[in-house]
Amino acid sequence: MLVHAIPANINYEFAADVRAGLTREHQKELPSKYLYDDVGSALFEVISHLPEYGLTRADERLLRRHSREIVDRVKGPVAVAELGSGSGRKTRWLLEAFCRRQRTSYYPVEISHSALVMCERELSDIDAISIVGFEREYLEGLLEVAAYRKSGEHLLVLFLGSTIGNFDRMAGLKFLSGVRRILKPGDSLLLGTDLEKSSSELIRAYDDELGVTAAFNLNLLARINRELAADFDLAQFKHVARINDEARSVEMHLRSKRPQKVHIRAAQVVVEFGQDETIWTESSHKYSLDDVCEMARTAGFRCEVQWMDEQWPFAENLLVAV
Ligand code: AVI
Repeated sequence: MLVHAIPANINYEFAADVRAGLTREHQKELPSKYLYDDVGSALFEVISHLPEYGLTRADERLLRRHSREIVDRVKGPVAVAELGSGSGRKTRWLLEAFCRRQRTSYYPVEISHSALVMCERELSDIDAISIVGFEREYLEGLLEVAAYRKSGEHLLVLFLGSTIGNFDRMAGLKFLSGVRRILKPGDSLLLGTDLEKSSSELIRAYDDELGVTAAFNLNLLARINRELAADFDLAQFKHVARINDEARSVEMHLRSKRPQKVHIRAAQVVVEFGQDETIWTESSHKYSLDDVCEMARTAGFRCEVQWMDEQWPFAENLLVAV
């Protein structure tokens, strides 16, 4: 195993979160946002092409098919803010449709610098677009975007790809309420949500045959090794996808194959694992169409339209701030 030296530029927030999550008394856990370093983001991109994982393609199909209608429903000059833009690939259809109508400002909000750069590169060839990226957490970035908007401009916020599903339900509602507080009545939110499907489909999607999702999950331990000078032996952990019926979610865990001790030097902690003990790394909640409308109403939105994909249960929900 390659033993990593303590890096000169330790990310102290990451170190603190890893220490807190792995020293919890009952279920050990790590925040899913740390799955997305450069390697994790590249692996997620591969996941989105896997035949077992239809979510991203469903999202793209809906945006492509309904972009004209979405644009027709969002009146007047529009500024588009996207929370977690990623590479920006699936937003192209929508932005092209807006820009055919009039000059449009696009504000991607991303914590990943490389994703922002990629997104600006991917979309800058669209005629009549102006792009200003914000390297920020979602709500912090959206607040800045709102301050940028010109008078009379509508704000359309995109939160696509069912990223909301990676929050637990209460946190999802809190997040939508936070978005609503930044918007003015009449502004819109286009929310992508993965819908409920059978347990067998979910297990296939989150534990694919090729092992890409397993690599995506295990990369979190590799990242801790790289960035926090830890000595996780990746061969001694197994990726597990598990259905949580009560939460209506699919969870990813990393299961320790044997009792073992791991040293995480930059977090100044030694963590003991029992045989079969797991680290919970992600939950992906699934929704019904009614769930989404109910959550939207509680957060201060009206559910204007829901478009559903025919091949993979997924919905694009256009919500209007009331
Ligand atoms: C980004 N997010 C919506 C994905 C999901 O399906 O929850 C992340 C993912 N995890 C495993 N596969 C994909």
